[in-house]
Amino acid sequence: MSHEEYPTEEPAVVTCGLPYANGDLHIGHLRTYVGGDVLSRALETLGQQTAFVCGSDMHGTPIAVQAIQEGRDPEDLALEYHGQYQETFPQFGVDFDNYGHTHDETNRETTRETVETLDREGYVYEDEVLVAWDPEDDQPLPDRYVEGTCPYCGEQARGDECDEGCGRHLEPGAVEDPVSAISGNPAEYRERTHKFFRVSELSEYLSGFLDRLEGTANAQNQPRQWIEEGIEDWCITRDLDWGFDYPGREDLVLYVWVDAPIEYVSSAIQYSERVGADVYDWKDPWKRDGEIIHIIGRDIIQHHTIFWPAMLHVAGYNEPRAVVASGFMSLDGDAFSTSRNRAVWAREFLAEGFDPDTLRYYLTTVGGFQDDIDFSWDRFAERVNGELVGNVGNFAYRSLLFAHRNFGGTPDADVSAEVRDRIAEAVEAFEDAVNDYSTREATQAAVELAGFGNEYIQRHEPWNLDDEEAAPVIRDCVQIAKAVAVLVYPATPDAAGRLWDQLGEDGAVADATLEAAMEAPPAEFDAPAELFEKVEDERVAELRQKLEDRVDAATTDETESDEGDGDDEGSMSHEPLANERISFDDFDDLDVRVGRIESAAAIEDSDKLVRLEVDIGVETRQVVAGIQQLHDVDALPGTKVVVLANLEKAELFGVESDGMVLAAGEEADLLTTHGDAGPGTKIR
Ligand code: B3M
Ligand code: ZN
Repeated sequence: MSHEEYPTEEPAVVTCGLPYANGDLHIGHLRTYVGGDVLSRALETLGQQTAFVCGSDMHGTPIAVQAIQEGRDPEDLALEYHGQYQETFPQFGVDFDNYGHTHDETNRETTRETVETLDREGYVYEDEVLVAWDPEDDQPLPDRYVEGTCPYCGEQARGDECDEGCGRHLEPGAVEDPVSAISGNPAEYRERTHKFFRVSELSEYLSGFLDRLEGTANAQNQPRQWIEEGIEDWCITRDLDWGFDYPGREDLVLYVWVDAPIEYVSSAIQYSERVGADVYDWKDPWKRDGEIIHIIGRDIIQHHTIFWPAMLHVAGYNEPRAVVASGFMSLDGDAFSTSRNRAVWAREFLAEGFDPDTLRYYLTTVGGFQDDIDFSWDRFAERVNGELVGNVGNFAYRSLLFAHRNFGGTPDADVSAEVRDRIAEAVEAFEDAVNDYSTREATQAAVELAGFGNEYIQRHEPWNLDDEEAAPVIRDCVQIAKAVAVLVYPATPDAAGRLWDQLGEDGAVADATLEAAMEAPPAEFDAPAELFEKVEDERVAELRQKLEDRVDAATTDETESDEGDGDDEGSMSHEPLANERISFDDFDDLDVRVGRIESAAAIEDSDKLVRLEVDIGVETRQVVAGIQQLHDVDALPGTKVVVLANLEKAELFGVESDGMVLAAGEEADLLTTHGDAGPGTKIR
């Protein structure tokens, strides 16, 4: 690895976190894959040789547990979804050079070699460990077979990860109050012998690695803290039937997080074997001076910045140059939930007839890569219509149409100094952004250039000029359009390809590098067509309604059964911040007071609502609150709360509610004050 600016002389490999092959893909899943694809295309536009590889994660308890629930063979199940992913990714332009899976022969071999090396180097030992066991069914309960409480943060945790709380990896035996996820039986801990990897001895190496690591800040900061807190050795085997055996041990299966990242190497090997080492040699990034770039979701930072580099280091591979970790994505302000159908499915998006490029554009630009982002149909339409249709598409169409009609193609004139400079500026912004791993800024460089183009054509009004005067203006515009095609290509490869063709270019925009932005397009081209289609208001209303109905159905299901099934991705995510600011006056209109609950009684026939008498100093108010299941109603009197006093009155279950008791989150955590402010005190 070089740490030189991209493009470097040496080949790079860009990888995306491997999806578990156990469910349909929704647009939230696509964020990381689109991100990886945009980055790898952008690197190639810079002239960086890049292989973009990934594969399905077929092993581990996520697959095994699902197979049990569906009464299927885990391999069949995983292969089915693997096939589906292989089809779906390219439909969104996510164009892996190789897409393998963790259960294939290449990965079996690479995994065996790697683990044998760790062992040979003295980094593996056996130790007794307590594993969860279902005493009734007499079976071990590895990872997701068990649920319980996280020992670090007290949240509900599933086996090997605290996915609803602090996000930590949990070692076997760590979950408190374990219960079998399969039978519901309380589990006990039994002693077993397992293999451990001495990660603790690599703290110093890992600290240095994090100092060198590029990518998003979240991928460096979080692990630094873990290292400071002290890293423990890592249990790398499980009592499980599904997975690769620990070499030479038929009774122990490798932990899924051992062979999963090794697939990054295996997938590059497969690519290399297919195209020939003279075209791409997997050893360049993994063993020689090339670059390794991992694109992942932020819930798997620990695996990619601690365990994986530790393995690579001992096994004699290069270390990653960058880990680029995305934030979470929510849907209309709430978490996606595959099990509750609270999602916009990838297939559904396509079936609605939308151009996949529009989703790619949205995912890439709606927020920075490590920010949490939200998807709503309104915002989707707003961005597509405003930026793709109104800006990029509009500029390209009007310029090329004018050029075609009046000049039959690119007019014979020189590009002005102003436009030359502006294109150079955009190209530089693009280069800087790619070097910062910011696909959003790279794409913005293209869109802002189109914005300049619109302003430029408007300023020069070629429609009011004769052909001779118009020629240099249109020459400029055609050049801007070509530069936009080159720069927007990573985010919207299909549309960029269409624009490329409209410009009469022979080759593929995929093969164009940054120099092409300043090279003249052909002298002749045909009449253009619109690049993007507007999303009409009625469509938005329809889709919003469809989603709302689905969300309502999901919410009803949720209240009917409060046993979270735990597979809500991004359950740690927060609602995105409101876009609009309010004035201080607006805030001042809210009459928020300290109150004290005087009495509380459950409302008959409702399993949620509680009737409260709340003293707000000036008077006592009757307030209805939906907190019955979340609080011990009898214990509520005496509680100091915060009340919105001037909310309009409402009637709930025939009971009038005069104000609102403020609470945080799903658990209705009641707000209070921490000093002696008494009832009636105004909050400001
Ligand atoms: N299969 C999926 C996840 O936990 C997991 C990623 C493996 S990447 C090597 O997000
Ligand atoms: Zn936790």
